[in-house]
Amino acid sequence: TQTFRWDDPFDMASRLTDDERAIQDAARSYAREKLLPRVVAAFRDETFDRAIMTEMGEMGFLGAMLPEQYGGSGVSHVAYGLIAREIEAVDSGYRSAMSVQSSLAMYPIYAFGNEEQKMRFLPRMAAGELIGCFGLTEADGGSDPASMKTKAVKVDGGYRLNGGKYWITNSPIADLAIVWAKLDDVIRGFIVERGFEGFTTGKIGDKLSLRASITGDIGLNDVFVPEANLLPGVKGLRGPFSCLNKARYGISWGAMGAAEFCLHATRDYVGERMLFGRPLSSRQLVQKKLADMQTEIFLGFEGAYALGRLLDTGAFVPEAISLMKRNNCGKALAIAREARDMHGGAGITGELHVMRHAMNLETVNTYEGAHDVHALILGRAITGESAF
Ligand code: TGC
Ligand code: FAD
Repeated sequence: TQTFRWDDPFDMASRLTDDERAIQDAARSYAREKLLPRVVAAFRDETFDRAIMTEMGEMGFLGAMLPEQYGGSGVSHVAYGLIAREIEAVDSGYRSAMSVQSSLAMYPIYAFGNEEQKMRFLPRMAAGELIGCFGLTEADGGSDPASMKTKAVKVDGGYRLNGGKYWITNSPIADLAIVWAKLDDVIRGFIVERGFEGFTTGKIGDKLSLRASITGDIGLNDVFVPEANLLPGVKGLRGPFSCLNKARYGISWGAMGAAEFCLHATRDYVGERMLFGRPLSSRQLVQKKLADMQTEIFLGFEGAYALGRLLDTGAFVPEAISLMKRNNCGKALAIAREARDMHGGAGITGELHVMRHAMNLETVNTYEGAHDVHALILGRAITGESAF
């Protein structure tokens, strides 16, 4: 007979392969030993330590799902999710750094690039030597990327790009940007390299969320991009959305990783907090809240796990990804807010981490498709009517 574990109620551990368990253990040790000690200062000072990318590269966390010849290790979708879970248990911003590099910068080169582009960029990106960013969003159309104004024009030997991108994770420290722009009204992907004339990036300051992740803009002022840097393999919104499918899936694990941290922290806190002569953990109201958190977290992980196994079969199920991204981000945000409340005043301090998670999850619930936008994606699938 199986004993019930409050922290793994459906015994997920037994359904992971040996490789997946080893990857999760490595990610957990790295996150706790190397990331956790830095995060309070990084969040306070709004800085991102560039060395983290090299470290993640050494750990094999960047582009881990890609084949070995491109620097990856061909891991499963579930393994990728487990990495996101463990890293986001420390900070959503650190998971952002990993997932933008893996799913939004490396994946499009892998999926839509030619062999020369793959060999030129992917191994160095996997090692964390080159940092990539993903430029889809513009200031005037976040949820509606089809309305983008950034344009490419064909010229001798390549293209001229004009326009700009806003809210771009890692842009100020990126060595290259995957920029989505309209060429003759068709969206195409371009690899824009640092040093190309007219390519600029600036940092967005004063964020109250994801402060340990660097976010910026991209300026494109008559930037010449050689023919060799056009991604030949895709046209239209399918390009960026294919990358988002991977990243949104990873976020559905990551957000629950943050929530899981909040559950553990709250359980520890209420177990020690004595009020009215008894520990808080002995109160019905408190236990009900813990049970609600636990229920949502482990249902969320089960959904992410099932989705990961489905994606490993090659299934194309973007709406299922929307369902999990939306559910897990919304639930994680609610859990982190509840955890903050259950910590009382101590919950607002940096050293107890829960309020930082709540603040971060505000962004996680908005980027990669806002919560309500995913509801509309599902609504369209359910009814056949587009309500955007
Ligand atoms: P729609 O008509 O639905 O589709 C246009 C074309 O795209 C195809 N497509 C997909 N292909 C692959 N995967 C998907 N998930 C796809 N969704 C759509 C579709 O088949 C169609 O192809 P074709 O060949 O027929 O033209 O387009 P729409 O303009 O009506 O889209 C509506 C909507 C709202 C669903 C879409 O615009 C949307 O998802 N908006 C949200 C925008 C978003 O998620 N932005 C994310 C920016 S990146 C980011 O936030 C990174 S943060 C990273 C971090 O720090 O971790
Ligand atoms: P809006 O689109 O203006 O939405 C505002 C509100 O309106 C939301 O609540 C939304 O749900 C709602 N809404 C939108 N449309 C409808 C509708 N039809 N009906 C009803 N309600 C609707 N983008 C990138 O390309 N690359 C990145 O690396 C990246 N990193 C980011 C990092 C951070 C820290 C942040 C905050 C954002 C990042 N983004 C990135 C952008 C992100 O994807 C957008 O913020 C997101 O898509 C939402 O767009 P918006 O902020 O313009 O909000």
